[in-house]
Order: sequence, then C-alpha cells, then structure tokens
Amino acid sequence: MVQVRKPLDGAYAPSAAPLAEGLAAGGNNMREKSLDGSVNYMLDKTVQKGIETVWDRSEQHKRRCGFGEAGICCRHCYMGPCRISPSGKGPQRGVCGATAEVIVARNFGRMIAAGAAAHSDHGRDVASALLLAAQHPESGYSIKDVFKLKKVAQVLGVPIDDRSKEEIALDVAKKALESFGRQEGEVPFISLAPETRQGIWRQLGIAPRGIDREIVEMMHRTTMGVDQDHRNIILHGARTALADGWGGSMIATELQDILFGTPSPLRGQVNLGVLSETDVNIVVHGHEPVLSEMLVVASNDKELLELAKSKGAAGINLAGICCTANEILLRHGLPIAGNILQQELAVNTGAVESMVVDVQCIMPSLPEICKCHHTHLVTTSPKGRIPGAEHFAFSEETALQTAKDIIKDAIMNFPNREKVDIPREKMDLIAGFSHEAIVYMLGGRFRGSYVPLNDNIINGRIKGVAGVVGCGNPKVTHDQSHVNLVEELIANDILVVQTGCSAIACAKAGFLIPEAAEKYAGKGLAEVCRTVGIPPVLHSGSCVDNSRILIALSEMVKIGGLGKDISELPVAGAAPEWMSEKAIAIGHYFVASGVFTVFGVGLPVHGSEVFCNYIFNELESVLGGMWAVEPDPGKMAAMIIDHINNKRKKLGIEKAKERILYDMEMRRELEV
Ligand code: SF4
Ligand code: MSK
Repeated sequence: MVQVRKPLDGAYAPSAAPLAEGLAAGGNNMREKSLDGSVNYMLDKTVQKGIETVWDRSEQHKRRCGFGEAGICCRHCYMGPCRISPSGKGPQRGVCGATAEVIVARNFGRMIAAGAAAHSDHGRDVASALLLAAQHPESGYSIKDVFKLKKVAQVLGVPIDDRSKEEIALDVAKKALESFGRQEGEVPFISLAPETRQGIWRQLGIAPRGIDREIVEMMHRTTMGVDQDHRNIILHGARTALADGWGGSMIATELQDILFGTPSPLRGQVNLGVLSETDVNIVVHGHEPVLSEMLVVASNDKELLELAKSKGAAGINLAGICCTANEILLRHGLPIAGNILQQELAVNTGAVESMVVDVQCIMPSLPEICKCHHTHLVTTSPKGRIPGAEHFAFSEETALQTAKDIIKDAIMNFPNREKVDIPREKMDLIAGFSHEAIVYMLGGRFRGSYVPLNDNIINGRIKGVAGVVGCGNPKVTHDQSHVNLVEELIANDILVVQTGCSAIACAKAGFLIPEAAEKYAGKGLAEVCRTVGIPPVLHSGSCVDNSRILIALSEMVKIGGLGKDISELPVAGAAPEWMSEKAIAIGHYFVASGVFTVFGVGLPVHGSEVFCNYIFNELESVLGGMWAVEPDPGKMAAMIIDHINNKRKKLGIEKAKERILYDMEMRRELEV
C-alpha cells in the first residue's frame, strides 16, 4: 500500500502584512483560494478595490448545471436542447432517441476535436513561419537548429544531401503543411512511435490520416443522427487525439525547435515577484511563440532601451503568463509571472504597462481589469480579437516591426503608472528539458541515450515516470493538486516530467531546482538526480510540448528492457487541475498511446455509467491505456503509484536490484 504524506507546507510564505489588512477590510478568507501566498495577497487587494476576478465569478456560478457537469445535455440540433435525467425519473433519451452514453460520447468527442484544433492550428502557424524563414531569411525568422532540421527532415522523408538549410526547411515546412490537409495515408510523425504501438493503431483503424480530416470527421460523426455507438465515437476520438499529439502538437514543437532553438537546461524565475518596480513590464500571454520570439529580439533593441530610459524606466522587463511564458522561458530564461489563474492578478499589481496576448487561455475579463489600471491590453492575432483591446495586427512578414511598435507603445505608457503593488514571491527554477536535453544529460554528447534512465528504472532507484500537466481551475484550490500530487510522486521515487500551467505551479513550489531532490525526493530518485545533476521534476515546455513526452516514452521502449510497447512501461499521466478542451485532447492521446491517465477536478462523463465503464475500464483492453478521475491529489498519487508498481510487477522488476560494483575478477568472468 502507498503511504500518502501530509500536504506540503512551508513552500509559500505569504507576503508581508497582506492578509490581515484584506480581512479587516471585509474581504472573505482568500487564503484558501490558492496554495500560493502571492495569489492570496493579490486577491485580498482586489477584494479591497472591488475588482472582480475569476474566483468571484466562479463563486457566482457555484450552483452549476448538473446536466452539463455530468455531460448529459445535448444541443446538437434544435429539436432539443435535451437532457437525460440522472435519477431515472425523467427522460432517458433525447428527442431523437439518443441515449445518455451517446450524448456523453458525442460531447467528449467534440471536446477532443476542439482541443486538437487549437493545438493543430498553432502547429500550422509555426509551419507557415518556417516556410517564411526558408523563403525570406531576411524576415527576422531564421533556422536556429540545423541538427534538428535534419532529424525532422529524415522523419518527413525530405532529402538532405548537400542542400542548404533553407532548401531543406522549405520542404520540411511544405511536408508539415501537407499533414493538415492529407486525405489518405498516415501523419508522418507516428513513425516515431514504437512499432508495436503503430501496429495497434493500424489494426484498430485509428492511425490518423490528416490532421484536419480527423477533426472534421469528429464534428460530422457527432452531429445529429450519425455515429450512435459510444465506443465507435471514442475510437475516432483516439484517431483525432493522435492527430493532435503525433500530428499538430508535434509539428508545433519540432518546428519551433528548428526556428527558435531546441531547449536545453537554463535558469529562470517564476511568480508575480518577477515583475519589476523600475522597468517597463511587458507580459506576454497565450500560446504561440511566433510573436513573442520577436518581442524578445525587440526588447534588446538599443533605441527602445534608450527610449525606456528617457521615460524614467531602468529597462524593459519581458515576462510571461501561461504557455507563451513557458516558450520564452525554455529558450531564453525569461521570467514567468504566473499560470492561467494569475493573469488578472498580474494586471492588478499596477505594474504592467502592456499585456500582449495571442491565442488560447486569455480571459475575456482582461479589458475590464486593465481599465482599472494604466495597462494596455494588446491583441495580435486575427483569430483572437477582444473588444476594448488595442490591436497590433501581427503577420509573420512584419513580425519584428510589429514587436517594436508594441514595445514602444508599452514604453510610452510607463509614465502613466500610478500605485504599484508587486508581491515579493519569486522562485528560482531550471527549465528546458526537451527530449534531446534529457538524452544529453543522461549520457553526454556522444553516448547520450535513455539507457541510464531505463537502467535506473530496472534497478528500482527510479520507480517510474509520470507526466503531470495541464491547467488551473478555480473550482479547486489553485496549485494545490499539482503541488501535492507531484510532491507525493517524487517522494515515492517517481520522476516527474511537466508542461503547461502545472509546471509553473510546481516551479513556484520550488520543485524545479536540483536541491529539491534532496529535500523532497525519495532516496533512489535523489541519488539519480544528484549523479546526473537534474531536478526531480523536469520542465519540458508548453502544452504542445506534451509531444516531447510521447517521443521520450517511445525512446524508453526502443532502448529495451521495459517491454515492447508504451503500455508496458511503468508510467502514467495526470492533469490534476484541468479546465481546457485541449486537456481532454491531450488526455485522450496519452490514453490512445497506451498511458494510464488520471484527471483531477472531475470529468463531464458521469451522466452515463455505460460510458464511464468504457473509458475507465474496458478501454484498457482496446488501447492499452485508460482514463481515471480522482479529485483528491493524495488518492490520485496512490492510484498512479499502484499503477506503476503493477507495471513493474508485470515486467518482473518489482524488487529493487542493488547496484553491483564489479571487481576485476568479476569482469573477467563476464567477458568469458
Ligand atoms: Fe436532442 Fe438528439 Fe437534438 Fe441532441 S441531437 S438536441 S439529443 S434531439
Ligand atoms: S496554458 S491550456 S491553462 S495548461 Fe497552455 Fe495552462 Fe491549460 Fe492554458
């Protein structure tokens, strides 16, 4: 049985004198809203000022629609909307005759399609930027990682020979773009999966053909009166999700690495305390690094730095929120101001001259919050306009000039600052653990491989690997499930790989520094971390970078010793505070790749027992992976640890094998 320990304490010291003031001013007890002292501090301040945040609105919605939460309402046609009575006393079918399991499956399928569309449209934009870099190297975009370019070219079947990097990149970009509209065949990156896994997909007929095709087909199948078998819908859900994980998201990650550099470990800082009292603060927020990379370049422009000084600022401080933050952290070590639920609070510090947003996870409340301060809200994508924001139309062709214009606008806004109140909390971190960086850390430049990881899993120092990812959700205490779950896993010798807002939560808790191994990890994991020089929690990037985890799992299988398929590995996935449709797409491509995947908060599926039984039980015999849901992080940790122990048992490695130090005599015997 697993020993579940008490929740982490002491990771966050509340800011000086914040809470008492807020409570005295009539604020409710905000401390429980977040595990993070800086969040509680800012929430108290916002209550005093009467500014509404996501937590207030969540409270207003606390009597949520039970049909929606259980996934049993349908408005796919106007004979409805229909809802199934969970008590059995009301209607058990929609007007068209749809059962609860069909309604739940269709809703779940559409969430997968929406999430896959978001990641994949991101990938499409990156492919367009690579095309531009290949055709117009003077555009400001260039090819930074030629090694990776050649590696990706091989996967896509693009000849390398003695061609220039631009010629290769042109074909790589075209091939990547073809993957979206492809009608037949297979998305090329699935060839990176273990052969056994590819075989399972082909046998089930779910190897994704084209990214757009699978998403469109999911929308078609789930419209009124088409696919009426929940199993069949979820199998196509697997095909759609795989088109995301092994398609759109992988294109985004791999091509971003080519354009902007493959991440390697670097230092950074995280939390609201990274905002500067003396610099012009520009916060980038959203998901696509295509613009933020140009903002990084422009923020070092001498003329703009001079302009900032002429306006009374010490310099320009570029920081991030959410996944754009993860992108610029991983490649430039730029600071992260917080995860999704901190976006409004960053503005509420009064220290942000400009919040520059692109796409995804941007709260529509931002214009109202910005109006309470001097902050300019800047939209940049034609896909994401917000009334009340200034729009700086971004295109790949004029990216650098647009970036300069945005920074100039922020600088000119600096003298309009009034009262500034920045919480002091910030934490050091190490990030940048791309698949390539992990290989290098484990074995060096010439002997790099996953062999040492597999060896340490086999000898039991590391029990297994867990990917802990995903969002924040005001329905649960901010950051708590991420932090408690990860704390428990590393204490039980499970190496944790992270992306997205979950990585930011654990970075704030101090898990992403090598010293965390001694403080929080089990003996075996700590020993490996000490030897290799890594933290027990590896930050691998943004949401699309979950594709890095897929590649890492495939490499573990290919190295050998841990079975022939991802489903045999002692690994698991988790999204403890998820909220986005994108998380459902990620969860399902992990499941479809053979990974046991647990979500916190809840899942909109409980209105159908038949459906629950399918995804929580039966699916494992079909795909090798399955879903689970558990809101309690301690119990979630116990489920993951039990699952990993079971996999170890099946592999025959349940008992830790002690390291043998060979003497000369033993070596000679080995050589005979
Ligand atoms: Fe109701 Fe069926 Fe129409 Fe859905 S598709 S709204 S269940 S009639
Ligand atoms: S940003 S998708 S809240 S992880 Fe990728 Fe965070 Fe979830 Fe958005």
